[in-house]
Amino acid sequence: MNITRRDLLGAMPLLAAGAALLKSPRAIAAQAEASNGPAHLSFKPVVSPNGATLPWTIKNGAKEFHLIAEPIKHEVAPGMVINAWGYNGRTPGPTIEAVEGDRVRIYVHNKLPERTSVHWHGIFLPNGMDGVAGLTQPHIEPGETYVYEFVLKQHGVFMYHPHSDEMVEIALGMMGFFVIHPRAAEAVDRHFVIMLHEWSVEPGTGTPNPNVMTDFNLFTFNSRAWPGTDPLVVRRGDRVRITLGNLSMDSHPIHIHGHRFWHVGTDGGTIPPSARIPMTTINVPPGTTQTVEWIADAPGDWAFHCHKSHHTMNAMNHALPNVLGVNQRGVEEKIRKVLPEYMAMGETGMGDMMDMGRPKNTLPMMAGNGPFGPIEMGGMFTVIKVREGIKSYEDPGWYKHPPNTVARRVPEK
Ligand SMILES: [Cu+2]
Repeated sequence: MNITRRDLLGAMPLLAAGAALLKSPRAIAAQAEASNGPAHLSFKPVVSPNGATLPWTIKNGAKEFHLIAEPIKHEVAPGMVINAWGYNGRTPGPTIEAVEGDRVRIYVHNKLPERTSVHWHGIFLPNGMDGVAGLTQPHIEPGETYVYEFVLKQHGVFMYHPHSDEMVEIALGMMGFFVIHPRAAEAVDRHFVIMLHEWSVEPGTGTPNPNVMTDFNLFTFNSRAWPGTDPLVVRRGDRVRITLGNLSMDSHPIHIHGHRFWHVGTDGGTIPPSARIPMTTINVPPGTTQTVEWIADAPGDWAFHCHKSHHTMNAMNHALPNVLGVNQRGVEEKIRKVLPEYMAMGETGMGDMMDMGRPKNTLPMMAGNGPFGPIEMGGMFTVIKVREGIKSYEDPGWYKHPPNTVARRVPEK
């Protein structure tokens, strides 16, 4: 086996992280309880692309947060706004961040038209704080406020979501990340958290249909579809971590270009260094978070997307007949006598269907232009922009390729 510099770079901090595994969560919790106060430890916040972080204050020995469950208007991408449900005006809800050992106190205000609850997915806590309405607490009725309070006994990336009419409330966008940082600082430069989701919004309408079980037509990163997804900007040489969360009905195999990453964690905890494997596609099953990490060592604009090809389409109608290779000329004329604007399409593929006429409030199937033309993608797609020596993580624009490094047309022989 050839071990490259890249392998060594990948393995070293992972070994350091392994030592942290030896600390018992109970010992840490006991220490925090004994200190009778929160851990005032600093941490490097995660980045929630297209999202936000939930502010907190310290009161009576706890970090206090307020989550407001409410109906919202949400822009999926320019040109499409949906009637979603979320927290604090957004979907996914703002990312909650705290440190292992902290005591957290989270107020949940219900401004929805129906009852709800919040479950803290993957987090060790007293049973009565688990948020399963009917089982561990009463439902939070519209207009009511409940408070959850517990000490964080572990670290990793977890989620929050309703455990009351889950099918409807999650389908409409109610979900968020709960990041618990370890007490010791970590050698990570950029940590992005991205919630995967899928929706069914009939073309021309604006309310997601929660009754759909399998045939979704809108696929999102943090509730945004390409070209509405923020790029992930990193400096060359950065140690980058991405956590993907999934509360949708399908698994999503998320693929990176130009690099490979290591699978370093799940919502069950950190993966021991000896068990980590390199991969270019991480499958994210429903009800999990999956964390990958790597050194961004290759400058460029690298695609990052779901590898189920229908999940990188917007407003896709999956019931279309297959007309690939079918000459429709005669048919088109006949149909135009009834429907003057009818256009036969799909005979040679669908790449040119970027932006034809479509109902209001509906995204084109594929959209977004790149430096070389249309990028025939939608849905779960974004670009990882790796740049040399940048001073800020603002969008640096498109990558400028060194001479003679771009595929080119050559004369026909
Ligand atoms: Cu997918």
